[in-house]
Amino acid sequence: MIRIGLIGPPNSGKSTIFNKLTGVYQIIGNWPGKTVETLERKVKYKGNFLLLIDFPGMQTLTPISMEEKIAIKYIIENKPDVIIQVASAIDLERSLYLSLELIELGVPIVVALNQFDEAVKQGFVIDAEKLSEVLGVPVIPTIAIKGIGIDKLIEKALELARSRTGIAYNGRNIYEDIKLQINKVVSIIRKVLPEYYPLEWISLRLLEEDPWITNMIVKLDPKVKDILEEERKVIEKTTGLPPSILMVNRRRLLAERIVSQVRKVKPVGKSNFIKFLDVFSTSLYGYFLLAIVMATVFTVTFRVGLLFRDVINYIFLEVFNYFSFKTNNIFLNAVSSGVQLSLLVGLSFVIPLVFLFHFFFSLLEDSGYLPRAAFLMDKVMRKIGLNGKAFIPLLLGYGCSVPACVSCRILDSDKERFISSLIITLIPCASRMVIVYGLVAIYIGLVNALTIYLLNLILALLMGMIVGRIVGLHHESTGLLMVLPPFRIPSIENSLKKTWIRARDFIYLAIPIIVVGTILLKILEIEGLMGYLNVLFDSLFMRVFGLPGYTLSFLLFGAIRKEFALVFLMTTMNGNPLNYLSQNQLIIFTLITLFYIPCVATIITLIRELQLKRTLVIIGVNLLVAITIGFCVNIILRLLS
Ligand SMILES: Nc1nc2c(ncn2[C@@H]2O[C@H](COP(=O)(O)OP(=O)(O)OP(=O)(O)O)[C@@H](O)[C@H]2O)c(=O)[nH]1
Ligand SMILES: [Mg+2]
Repeated sequence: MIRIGLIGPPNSGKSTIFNKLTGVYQIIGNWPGKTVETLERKVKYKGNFLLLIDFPGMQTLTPISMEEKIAIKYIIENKPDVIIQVASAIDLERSLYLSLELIELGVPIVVALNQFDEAVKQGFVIDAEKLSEVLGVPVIPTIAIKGIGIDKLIEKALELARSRTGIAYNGRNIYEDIKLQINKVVSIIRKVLPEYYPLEWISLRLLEEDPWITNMIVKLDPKVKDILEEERKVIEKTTGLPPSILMVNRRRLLAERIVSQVRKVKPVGKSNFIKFLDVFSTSLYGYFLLAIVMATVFTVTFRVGLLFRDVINYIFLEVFNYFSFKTNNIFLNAVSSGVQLSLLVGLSFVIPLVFLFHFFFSLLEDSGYLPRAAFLMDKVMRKIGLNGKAFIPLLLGYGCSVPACVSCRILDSDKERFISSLIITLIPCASRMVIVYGLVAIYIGLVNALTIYLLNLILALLMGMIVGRIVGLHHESTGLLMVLPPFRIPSIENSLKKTWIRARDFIYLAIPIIVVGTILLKILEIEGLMGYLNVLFDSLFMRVFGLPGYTLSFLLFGAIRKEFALVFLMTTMNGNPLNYLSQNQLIIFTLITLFYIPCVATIITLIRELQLKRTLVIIGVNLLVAITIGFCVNIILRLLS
C-alpha cells in the first residue's frame, strides 16, 4: 500500500484531485477552508493499492488554526510515502513557499501545478520543466476539474515512492550561515526526541519560534527553552534579524526569485463585467450587493419552492384520492391521515425548499463570492473581536449548523471558535428556514420573513459581541489572511452533487421520523394529549408568550430536528395553522423556534468541537435569547393590536 498525501494551500484543488481518484465526494467549492478534517480512502489504481489522504489547506507548515495543526501533526507522525503538493498556478509565490518548506522537511514530493487552465486565462506562461529543474522535484501541470494531468501525476508519485529518492535540491542551503546554531539544537533535541522525527527540520522550526513545535519540545525537556533563546540571540547578532523573521524572509525571497525565473506574464484583457464585479463586491457598495445576493437566494428559493409545492401537492392529492379508504376505526384513520399529512408536508414543502436552498447556495459558493463577502464583513466581524474569515462558517450556518460549527476550525483561537459557533447556533439553518417560510412567508408575507432574517443576523452578531466581550475576545483576532479566488462560472454538476450530500438527510432521516411521529401524535391526540398539555402549560405559556400550552410539544420535537417543529404543527393542525393560531402567535412561535436550542446533532458536534462547558453556555444563551424575544415580542404585538 502506497500512502499519498495531498497537501497544498487552501482552494488549490486538493479535494478535486481526491474526488477524481477515489470516486468519493468530498465537498469542493470556490472558497478556502472547506476541508477541515483529514480524510483517507483506499483505491486500486492501475494495479497499485493506494491510500490517498486529503488534507485541509495550509499556507505554511507553521500551523495557526486548528485544522492546520491536525494536518501537520499527521504529516510528521504518519509520514506519507510521498506527498503530492497541489500548487495553485494562479498563486505561484504562495504555493512555492509551501513547496520550499516541504523540501526542507525532506519528504519526497511531486508538485501538481493545478488550475493551469486558469493561469493560462490570466496570461501566466509557466515553464513547468524549468520549475522542476530549479526545485529538484517533479512538477506536473494539471487541470483537476477535467482530470487532465492526473494520470501522469500519480505515475510520478508512485515512481518517487518506490525509489524513495531523496531531494536533489538542497533547500537548506539558504541557511548555510546559521548551520552551526542549527546543528547545536539538533544535538540537544536528539536526546529527547524519538529517532523518526526529522531533527534538522525540527531544529529549524525551534529557532524560527514555531509555537506548536516549541511547546511540544519544551514539554519533553524544559531546559531546551533557555538554550533556544541563546542560539536565537546569536543568530540575530550575526544576521541582524531575529530568526523568526529571517527564515520567513529567505524562503519568501527564494520563492519570488524562482517565480521570476519560470513565469512570464502576458497581458490579457479581463472582461469588463468581471473587473467591475471584482471592485464593486469589495467596495462600500458591496454591502448592498451582499444584501441583494442573500435576499435573492432566499426569495428565489421561496418562489420556486412554492411552485414545486403546488405541483407536488396536486399530484399527491390525486394519488391519495385514488387510493383513499374509509374506515370507522379511529386508530386506522389516525394512521392513514398521519401518513397522508406528513408525506404531504414533508415531500411537497420541506424537501423542495431545502434542496432548492442548498442548490442556489452551492452555485453562489462555487462562483467565488463567499470570500468576498468575508472580506467585506471583516470590519463588522472585527467589532465582535472575530476575523472576517469567521463570516464564511456563519454563512454556511444558513445551510446547516453542524458543518458550519466544524468549519470554525479555520479560525485561529479557541475563543474565536466558541463565539463563532455561538453565532452559528442563532443563525436560521435550512430547517429553520422551512419554519420561517411555512409560517411567516406563506401566512403573513415574504417581506416579513426576510425582515426576520435581517433582524436575526443583527441579533446573532450582537449576542456574539456581548458574549465575546465577556470572555475577552476583542484582543485576539489576527489579520484577515485570505486569498480571494477568481470569479468562476459555477458547475451545475458540482452544485447538484453538493446539494444531494447536504440535503439527503432530509429524505433518509427526517421523512421516516416525520411519518412515524405524525402517526404517534395523531394517536395521542385521540387520547387527549393535547388537552393534557394545554392544562399543564397553558397558563404559563399564555402569560409569557401568548401561545397555547400544546405548542410546547412542537418545540420539544424541534429540538430533535428543527423542521419537526413546523411539520408536526402543520400535521396536527391539518395543514392550516391559521385555523388554530393567530398571525401574531405564528410570529412568536417562529421567533422562539429560531433561537431556543440547537438541535441534537448540533449539540453533539458542539460537545466534540468545544467540550461540554462551552456547549452548555451556548445552549443557555440560546434559551435566554428565545425567552426574552418571545416575551418582548408578545408584549409589543399585544400593545400594537
Ligand atoms: N479552473 C479550474 N478550477 C479548478 C481546478 N481544480 C479545482 N478547481 C476549482 O477550484 C476550487 C477549489 O477546489 P477544491 O478541490 O475544493 O480545493 P481544496 O484545495 O480541496 O480546498 P480546501 O479544502 O478549501 O483547502 C473548486 O471550485 C474547484 O472546482 C482546475 O484545474 N481548474
Ligand atoms: Mg478540500
